[in-house]
Amino acid sequence: MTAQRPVTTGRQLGRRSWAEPWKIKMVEPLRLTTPDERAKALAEAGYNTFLLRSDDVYIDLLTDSGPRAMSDRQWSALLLGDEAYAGSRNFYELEEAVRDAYGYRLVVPVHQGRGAEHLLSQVAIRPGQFVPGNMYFTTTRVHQERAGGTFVDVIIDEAHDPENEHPFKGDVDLTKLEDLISRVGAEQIAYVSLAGTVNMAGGQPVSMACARSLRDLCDRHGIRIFLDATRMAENAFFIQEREPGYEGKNIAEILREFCSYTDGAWMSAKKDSLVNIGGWLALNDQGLFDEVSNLVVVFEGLHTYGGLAGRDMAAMAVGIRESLSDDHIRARIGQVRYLGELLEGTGVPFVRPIGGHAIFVDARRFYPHLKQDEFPAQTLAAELYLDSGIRSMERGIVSAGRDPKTGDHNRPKLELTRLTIPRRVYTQAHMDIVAEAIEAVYAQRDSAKGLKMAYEPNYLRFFQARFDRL
Ligand code: P61
Repeated sequence: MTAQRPVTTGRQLGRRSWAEPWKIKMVEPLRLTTPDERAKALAEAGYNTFLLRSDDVYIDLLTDSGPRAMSDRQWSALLLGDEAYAGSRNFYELEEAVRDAYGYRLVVPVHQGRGAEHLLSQVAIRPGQFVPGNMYFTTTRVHQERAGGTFVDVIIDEAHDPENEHPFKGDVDLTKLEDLISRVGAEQIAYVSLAGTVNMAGGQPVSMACARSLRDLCDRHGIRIFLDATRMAENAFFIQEREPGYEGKNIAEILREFCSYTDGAWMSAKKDSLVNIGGWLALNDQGLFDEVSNLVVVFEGLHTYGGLAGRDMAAMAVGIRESLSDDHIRARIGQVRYLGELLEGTGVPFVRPIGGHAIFVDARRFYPHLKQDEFPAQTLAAELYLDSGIRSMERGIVSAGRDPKTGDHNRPKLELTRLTIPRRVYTQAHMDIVAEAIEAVYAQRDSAKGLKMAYEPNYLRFFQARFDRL
């Protein structure tokens, strides 16, 4: 039999191929494990991929939060870290980068996104108030609840349907928001918590049209909008690609316009901004900022370092600028799409359209014989690790936690296993291996048994819960 000649991806899809806008200067070895080693490691980790040692992982698709390759420019910025306790030069570099890129006036650094979520929730929510948002995020909601707020999901219904192809599944349903306002009164709304892209919906974008009309509505009622800007550069790419009038604008322009419809933002710079640690909270209102800037010294560190080393802020300032390159974003989202395209036609069910940072496999349809209380998405993450040492993350009933009022599980419509692609870390060949592994696990799907929870922590249980096999 004559061997078939391999065909480039570009040719298969009828287009010219494109590649990442960088070359690799330093590498980190990967370790392959045996099936027995993986079975032992996973049992010791209580069938929770968060509890595995990273030395036991082959391809790590747990998260895109932190495990990225920094550029040579970022590494050289680290050496220019000014480690003064107060007034570090790197703080001013960071402040300028945030002002230029996102357009807000006042900036405090924080150690990571949830540091900012904590501060914002403490200063902007009064106990008993409501916080409407475009789908919950785990850490965001826990800080809102701890501040006495109640999160209300006002995302469009399409976001809860993994098969719906709506181009902006992150959009807010303004009717749902208006209903909430007329039910509880505008003064009982702390702020609108807007995120782009929407992580738990599958990395789905928010349209500019939505941001604009949300601003109008909130202005009419005197309600503030705060933006989770963690993956907003990626959100800007989708606006450029899909929204009429934006195809000729670059990522940087789109990002600034979007932010201009909001009153402030918080950031986990471990995602878009290409650093291993860091974040910020930025506002335009001086009074609110003064409160934040005072509170940061209690929880994070002085307002010019916020729990970070000077070098971390230096790398973040460079990363913010790199994150706005159109070529970078196209390659980053292109790699996520490549993995999705490899799964097309295999029968493996996953969230459509393909989002910005991950492929979200639909565990409900992957394992239709498992009940949601048998943790299908957690089971899939476990089975994928056992098959090939690939680490993914549950984003379903375990992540959704319990209703603080009733104590029962929250039962989200979406029961997903997230294959998250870190930025600038893995190659196309790694994606090929991931696709083959998922297919292999899919072929064995009928024999999967499900899990039961053996240990459940009080907060953000998915990080530390332990399971037994059924
Ligand atoms: C992630 F399993 N995300 O996606 P911090 N907002 C948004 C995030 O995606 C986010 C934060 C705020 C992570 C890390 C993580 O349930 C989990 O810098 C849209 O992580 O504090 C973080 O930023 C918080 C994984 C967080 C989780 C919570 O992998």
